[in-house]
Amino acid sequence: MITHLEHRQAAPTGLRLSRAAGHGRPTAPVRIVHLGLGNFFRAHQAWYTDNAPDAADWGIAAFTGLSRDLADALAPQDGLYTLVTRAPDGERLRVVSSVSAVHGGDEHDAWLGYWADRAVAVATFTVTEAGYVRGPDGGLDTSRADVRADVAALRADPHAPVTTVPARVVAGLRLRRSTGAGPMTLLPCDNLPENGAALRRVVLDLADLVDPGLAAWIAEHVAFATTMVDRITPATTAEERDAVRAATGLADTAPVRTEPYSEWVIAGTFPAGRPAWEEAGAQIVEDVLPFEQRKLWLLNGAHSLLAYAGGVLGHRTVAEAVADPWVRGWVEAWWDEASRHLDLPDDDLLAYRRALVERFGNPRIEHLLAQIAADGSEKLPVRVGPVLAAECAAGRLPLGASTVVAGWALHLRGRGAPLSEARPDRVAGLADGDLADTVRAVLDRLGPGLGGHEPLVATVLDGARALEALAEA
Ligand code: CS2
Repeated sequence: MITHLEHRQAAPTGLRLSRAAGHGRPTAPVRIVHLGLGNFFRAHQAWYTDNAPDAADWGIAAFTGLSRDLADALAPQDGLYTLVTRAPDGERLRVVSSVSAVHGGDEHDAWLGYWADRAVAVATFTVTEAGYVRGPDGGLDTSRADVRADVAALRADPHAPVTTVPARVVAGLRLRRSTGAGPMTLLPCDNLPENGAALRRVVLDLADLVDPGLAAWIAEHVAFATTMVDRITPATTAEERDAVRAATGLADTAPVRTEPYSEWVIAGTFPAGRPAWEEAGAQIVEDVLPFEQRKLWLLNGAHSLLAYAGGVLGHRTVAEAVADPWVRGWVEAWWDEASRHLDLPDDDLLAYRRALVERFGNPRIEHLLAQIAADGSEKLPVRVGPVLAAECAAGRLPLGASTVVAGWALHLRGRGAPLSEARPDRVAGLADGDLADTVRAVLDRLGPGLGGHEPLVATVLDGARALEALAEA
């Protein structure tokens, strides 16, 4: 195996990573605030920022979401961490230096402080699909107790601690307005179609409820950029920590493992500036939509298929599932179905599919299906719903899409990976009744009227029975 160290490391001492010891670059001034300090952010946005030619001017202050564990792990190593890029035939290790400050999500005063700072020009987010607390129509879900509590808290006190993402943003922007810190850009980096517009909508909805003049100020001074983000990044394991220590001699409690491939496509304006991300490989475009659909449907849709159908068949990782000829056949069928609705040249789509086969098959990534299976109620409506509806509208019964739905229905009924949902209320009742009831209910979640489409229901039921039979074979 080829192990390549991109930066010269200290002698093997078991010392903790630290800037004082000469690891990484000196701390850059904070000009970006990030919410959702996790592995994906560290393998993607933080890495692009670290690779930008003006990295020395663009430090990131990163806040965790629900648990402050990663902030506590990274603080003693000055925000530095090792990015381990694993190709099938070897790996590269580098220390990423762009995270200048780490905070727990509970450090609300620190959060507000950055928003009031004119030097801060961009806020980025990796808060998962569920973090946008959207209702069924895409607007702010005001039926949620946490949203209501945040609105009441901000009405009473602009500095009150809040928990939901839109409320944290509104609190920050309200302070920014009052301190005259000027315009900035919000850049959501989650797998949601039109994620800039999605964030804008929930932020403006919440602002309106808190302080009517604020929504107009935000509309005028705050840019919401849209992005497509891509890099497969599994959770960190204890073996990764040991491997990093063995290779570098340095103790890093929070390394990140990722794949060589990465893509970042951005559309939007940056009135207060941004790092030269395009010189680090990001693409700046007018319209993200074709890239977004290609990635959400071909990559993420296939991931969900692997997670649910592969999980029912007893597979544990993406690489294992995609090596199963049955599963691979469904993935190819799904790609054919989705490709019919993508406005991109055939050659591009074929090249993208070929790259996905390689990426999914990377044995050194160990991407757990259970990680992907989480939060299906948020993911499937955007990854699979539009293609399923379009195929049915064209009079076809798509095998690949039906197999994802069959796998999800079985998953909700206890097969495959354990059920994990950020919004358990969203799946409550879906597993009640018999399998056909579940299939109708989940189809209704994916497109209006699909649960009443009898030929489709029968196709999904056939798919579910085939999965059960294969699992028992
Ligand atoms: C995955 C994504 O967990 C999931 O749902 O499909 O996290 C996927 O790995 C990334 O979007 C890849 O860029």
